[in-house]
Amino acid sequence: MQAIMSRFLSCPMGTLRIKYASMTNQVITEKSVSESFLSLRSRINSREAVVGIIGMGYVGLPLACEFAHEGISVVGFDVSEEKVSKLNNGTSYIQDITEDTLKPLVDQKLIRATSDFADLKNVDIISICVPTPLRKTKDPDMSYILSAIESIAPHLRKGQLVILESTTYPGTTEEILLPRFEETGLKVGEDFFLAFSPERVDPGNSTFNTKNTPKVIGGVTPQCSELAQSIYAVAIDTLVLVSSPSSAELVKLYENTFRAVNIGMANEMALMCHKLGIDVFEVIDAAATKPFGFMPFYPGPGLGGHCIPIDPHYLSWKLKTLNYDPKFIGLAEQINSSMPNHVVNRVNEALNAHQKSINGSKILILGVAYKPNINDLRESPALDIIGFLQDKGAEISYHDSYNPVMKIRDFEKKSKPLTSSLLNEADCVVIVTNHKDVSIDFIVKESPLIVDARNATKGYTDSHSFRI
Ligand code: SAJ
Repeated sequence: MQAIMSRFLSCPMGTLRIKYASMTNQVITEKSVSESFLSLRSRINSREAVVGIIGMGYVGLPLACEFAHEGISVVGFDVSEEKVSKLNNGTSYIQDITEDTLKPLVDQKLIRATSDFADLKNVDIISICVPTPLRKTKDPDMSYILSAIESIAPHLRKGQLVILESTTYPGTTEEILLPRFEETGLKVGEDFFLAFSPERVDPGNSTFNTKNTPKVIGGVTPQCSELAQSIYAVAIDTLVLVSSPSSAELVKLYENTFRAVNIGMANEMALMCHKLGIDVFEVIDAAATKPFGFMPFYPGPGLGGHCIPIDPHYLSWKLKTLNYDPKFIGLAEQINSSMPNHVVNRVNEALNAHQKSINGSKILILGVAYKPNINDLRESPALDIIGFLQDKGAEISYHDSYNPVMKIRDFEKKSKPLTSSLLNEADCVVIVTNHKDVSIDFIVKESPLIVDARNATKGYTDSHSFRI
């Protein structure tokens, strides 16, 4: 077990914590650095360095604000003219960034946005924060990263640091970015610098944000790591240095594969408990009283979001190219993707218990976002559940204050106001995502029949609520 070493570096905003996640403390001597290294480090230390961020989304914009808060000038690059215009007006389109935060930074000219990527030659650090989705074939869609690379390469110059933050498979930085950038004739570690540092943004999380979430960094060379550490040290409290970009790439995939597999285990516990006639949530809550060696995950309607269902496939794709077929990732995917159908089966059982069928029933869906208290519909299991119920002849309505309108397959639906009559008239109310703005007391009191996919009705023992 390699000891964790901590080295404290004082900085104006208090004590920065730097951890080495391995004993490979990459030592840099003054002899081993180039003029480009020294000039960039000097610009960072003097806060003259300008940070360019490609992709001003839920990762890029909060990162821009953190640097700007520390007096670093930031240029946001985005292909969306609408985003560029909104940003330059100080208008935020990201849930976690308020206008009170953004507008002053724009007014002080600490943040500006542009769609002119030629401007990349004028920044010192380039952070790539673009999406890494999956193709329909579940293979990595690298098109956004490749587009960012091609935007950078023509303008890459001596003294620049490029940091990839987008979640991707191990090897991306050194097998794709590095050769393309060295084709320009520049040498990594001497002329330009390159690192990977995974984004760890959790939209809607009121406790952890870009500044206080530890930042993992893996540079191609020690000089690359040092410079990446120097710029992040300006805005982020804790840095975790690892020995390579591939290690840093894998850290992020392991974090999210860990979640997907454990959520899959919790979901399979729900399927087994249904067969056993045991309350799965009681079992998990009791197991969670073990003060060591256990971490609770909970069954749900399925795996939504743009991270957890996606990231493990980047890992399995890469390993398959190395003739290794990961087992747990595939198993978790099978179980997690079966949960929407399991919810529909529970709805069928609940209606049957009241001599009804799904066909012709009025079914009200509560909560369509992929997790509580956010509006994100990406990969939301609610979409599958609604589709399956419609296919079986149900008349669907929904309530979700975070999603006043949603497109289900080929037609738009509007969120219904949550009234007693709406609940009374439903043959079955399905709690798919339990936003905190919905009163469970009211739901239980006014609904004739409930299927609860979130254990939201925990503690209500009446017989008209079925849990998954
Ligand atoms: N879910 C369950 N059971 C659980 C936990 C989650 O069914 O016990 C479901 C959720 O309802 C959702 C999906 O899994 O549909 C993913 O939920 P999540 O809590 O993992 O939330 P995400 O997708 O927003 O994941 C993000 C990730 N953040 C980053 O990648 C930077 C993840 O690493 C975080 O751990 C997670 O937020 C978090 O903890 O909130």
